[in-house]
Amino acid sequence: MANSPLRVASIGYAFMGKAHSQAWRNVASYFDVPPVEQAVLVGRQPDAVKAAAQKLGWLSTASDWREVIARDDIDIVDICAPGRMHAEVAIAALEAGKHVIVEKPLANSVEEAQRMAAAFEAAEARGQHAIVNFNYRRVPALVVAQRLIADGRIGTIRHVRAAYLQDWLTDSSGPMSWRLRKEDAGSGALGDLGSHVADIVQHVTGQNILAISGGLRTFVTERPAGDSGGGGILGSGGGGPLEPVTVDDAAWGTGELSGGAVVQMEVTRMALGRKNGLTLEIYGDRGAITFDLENLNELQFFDGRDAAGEQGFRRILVTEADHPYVGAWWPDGHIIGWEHSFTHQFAEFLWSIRDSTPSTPSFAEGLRVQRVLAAIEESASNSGSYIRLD
Ligand code: SOE
Repeated sequence: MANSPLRVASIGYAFMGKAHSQAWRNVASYFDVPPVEQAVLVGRQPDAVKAAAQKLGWLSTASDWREVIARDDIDIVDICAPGRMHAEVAIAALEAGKHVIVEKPLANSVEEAQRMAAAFEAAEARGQHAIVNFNYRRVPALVVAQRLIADGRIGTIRHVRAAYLQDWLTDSSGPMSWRLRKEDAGSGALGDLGSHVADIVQHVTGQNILAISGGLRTFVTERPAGDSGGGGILGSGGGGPLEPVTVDDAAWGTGELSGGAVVQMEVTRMALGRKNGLTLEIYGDRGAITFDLENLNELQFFDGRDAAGEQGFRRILVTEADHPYVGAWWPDGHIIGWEHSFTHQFAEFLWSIRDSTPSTPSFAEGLRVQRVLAAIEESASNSGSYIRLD
């Protein structure tokens, strides 16, 4: 039926589950998208998932994701569970005929990401859609950056510097969480933050990372056992026996882009004072662009063609009605926040389903990011050797 809503099942309701839920709640109120219904929230603990569903706007709950994806009345499966579940749930959901959203990074390994991309190829031929949620692509300032670059406004790109710095692991007595176990998360800051960086660098520049040399560092190698409940990032509790940390706290890489630029990337969850500092600097032969997520409504643009005496970075406040997405929200100048990028991503997804156009970021793009992460790991275990991605 043309007007029946697309019914969503979401798996997970911690930090990312909350972020996704708010996007599902809001997307059809602000954007002209096909109607959606928050049908089922899935989680293992019945009482906790019921309480979360009530708060976050879900109509019902379930504890077994397999039963949910087998249902005929579910159209979209949204996976906000830890990385160890991404491949299994996404492939099963695609095989069951569902559209799929997977929180980033796509998978815990290249091998898993390859299987997911192959499952999507088969599903795409049946008219299904899938994305990996690299939500920063949908921050209006980064869309403007991408368009300025595509329009040649900064010319040939020579340098790209990207950093994603957080500090929530600085305290070495902080508890363990699933994000610190390789079997659960695949990697640490590398996958969690480096995946965003690799994606945004490639997406905004329109170029692929061709080769990279990098490293990994774990500053705190064991932490008190705790649990990773709640809506925050770090687990709670702690004080239990020490458990080994099996992922990196920080990662870095220096490489080259397909257009010839040099790229530098650094990510960490131990940069005290930096809460959620994603910064991007792109320098071309005609202009430059810088962005800082902590001021996400702003883009800095340097136009090398301005008169010499008037040159300087100009601050573009990306909140005008004709800037991407923001006209759907508030009048000019009324700023938006981090969570809006999820709503924009879901609007894009729903439009692509409605219009039968390719959905992005695709699993193939997620796989490409996964290869960058693997190349950094390979380089790190080979004394920083230069790894080619082809
Ligand atoms: C934790 O480091 C985290 O929540 C990431 O997992 C998200 O992808 C990022 O957007 C914010 O920080």
